[in-house]
Amino acid sequence: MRELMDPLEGQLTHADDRVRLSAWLPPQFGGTPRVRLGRKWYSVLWLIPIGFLFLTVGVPLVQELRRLPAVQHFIARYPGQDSIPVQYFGFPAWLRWQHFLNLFLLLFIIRAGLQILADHPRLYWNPHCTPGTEWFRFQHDVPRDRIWTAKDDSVTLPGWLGLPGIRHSIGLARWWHFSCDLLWVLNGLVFYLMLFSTHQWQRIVPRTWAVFPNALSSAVQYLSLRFPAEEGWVRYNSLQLLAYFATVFIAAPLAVVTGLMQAPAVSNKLGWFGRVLHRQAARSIHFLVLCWFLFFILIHVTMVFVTGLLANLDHMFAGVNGNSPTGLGIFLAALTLVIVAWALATPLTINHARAVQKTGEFMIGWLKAIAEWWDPNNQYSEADISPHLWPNGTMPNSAEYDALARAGFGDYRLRVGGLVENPVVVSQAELKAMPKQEQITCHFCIQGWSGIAKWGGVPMRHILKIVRPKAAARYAVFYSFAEGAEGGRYYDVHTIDNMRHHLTILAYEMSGKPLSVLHGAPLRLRCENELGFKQVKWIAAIEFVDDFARIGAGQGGYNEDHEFYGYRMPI
Ligand SMILES: Nc1nc2c(c(=O)[nH]1)N[C@H]1C(S)=C(S)[C@@H](COP(=O)(O)O)O[C@H]1N2
Ligand SMILES: [Mo]
Repeated sequence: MRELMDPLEGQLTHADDRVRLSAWLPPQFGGTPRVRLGRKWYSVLWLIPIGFLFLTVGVPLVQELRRLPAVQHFIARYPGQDSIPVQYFGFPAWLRWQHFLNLFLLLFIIRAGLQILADHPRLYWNPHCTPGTEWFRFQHDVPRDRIWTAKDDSVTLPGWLGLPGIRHSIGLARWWHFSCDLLWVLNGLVFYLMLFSTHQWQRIVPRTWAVFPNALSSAVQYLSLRFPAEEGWVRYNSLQLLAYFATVFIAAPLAVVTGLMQAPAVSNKLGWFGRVLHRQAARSIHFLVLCWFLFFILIHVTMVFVTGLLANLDHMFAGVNGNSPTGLGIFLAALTLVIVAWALATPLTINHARAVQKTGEFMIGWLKAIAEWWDPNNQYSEADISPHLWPNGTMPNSAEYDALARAGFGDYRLRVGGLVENPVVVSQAELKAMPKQEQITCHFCIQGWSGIAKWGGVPMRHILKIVRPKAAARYAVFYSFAEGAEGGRYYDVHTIDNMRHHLTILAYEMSGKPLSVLHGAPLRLRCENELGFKQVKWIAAIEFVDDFARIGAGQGGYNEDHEFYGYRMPI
């Protein structure tokens, strides 16, 4: 079995099972988060004085308004809540547990989500990610006088905020984000089920149109600092009801959908819908949903504290309609648990990175395996091609590659071997004589940016036809001429099924021109149901194998070994 091993296999490096901060990308801090309005950038810190102004002007204004007979009449007619009868009772144990699980999971989802954002700290409404077209960022202008890769652009977060905080730790953050997402979605589904089988849905679903004037009435009462009557045990006021409804039935599902739509395998299956609600639109909406959640949490927690803390905590943590310290006690115990978990998460992730990767793989690997089955079909038109495709990765830096490049890759030979009936060595001229396929597709980098380009090259199906993989061959290993970020040769492993997809090609052209060195000359992979790091550039050899456990550090690729990514990354 092993006699056909590619010589490059022996040159791969091992990797640590933890993050070594001395070898990791050095810290780099971006700027304060800014939003672009027209051509000017405004710091989000402006929200603090704006909020303060809103309250200092709004409160007295609404207090005066409340003196008007018309407003008093309105509040008398719409006291702030519907009076239709309800059929549920109090806050049952399942609801209280789900409330706690929800808040616990959301904290980690948010921390890991911010970490993911910090890997490409810019948001766009266009599908190209052209520098300068962002609407939100916490990074400076892209330098124009040198090559600036997406990795160069990533920023550090404080360790208590990001998970795990260190720069370019998206591989680890994604395991946290997706694993907690899965549990959160399960918790949410059980919550929906319980809501509708217990009448508790009546708490948070509007049942009459009067909910709108009542919500307005509640808002007026809150702003005038004479709060509406507290009846939380029996029912919420209409403003609360609408806020909970929007969070549970609009924001939460939207978060899931826009999260999934950032995945190549999902977006590339959705046709026109995936092109209109492209990755950057989905990513921007995903972020706005986060903003809603943060706003909701801020107001929700504030209101819990100022509208009768003991009673509110008795409701949600003890399940009794009282004013006792019991709820507070349980809340403090829950809070301690949250704080301990919060404090442990970052050091645990750094010191046991491989365990986090394995756990994540166990939690959501199955979902990725399912998504890998889908043969992607989304293609774009010439007019959609991005003016600029962010470059990424570590450029080749060897005498061997330089010599090849100087000679225009005339001496380049691609080796395809391993567990195949017919190992071959092909020249550039021979590759170009093979059937050629052109495709205009979207590139999805794990870091969050994307871009559309036209690729031309040899379909992998054709290569498979020539080399005829043996029955035992389950994976294709792509070896690069270049090293990875920490040194050691870059490589990546794909399932053989990925090689059969009709948009999987070995590209030697980009936008109708020979592939540039920056983007992977002489040959790079395009496998459109996977993230960018699996699109190996500067390909030196392809080896078919039965297993990748013995290759490199055994995780299925350079970034899988060194940056704790998963080897299946269609999502
Ligand atoms: N050999 C090699 N290939 C690589 C990388 C790398 O570091 N080395 N980076 C990957 C990543 S993370 C991305 S997003 C794409 C970027 O391709 P582009 O520079 O053509 O946009 O290349 C991938 N292929
Ligand atoms: Mo990437």
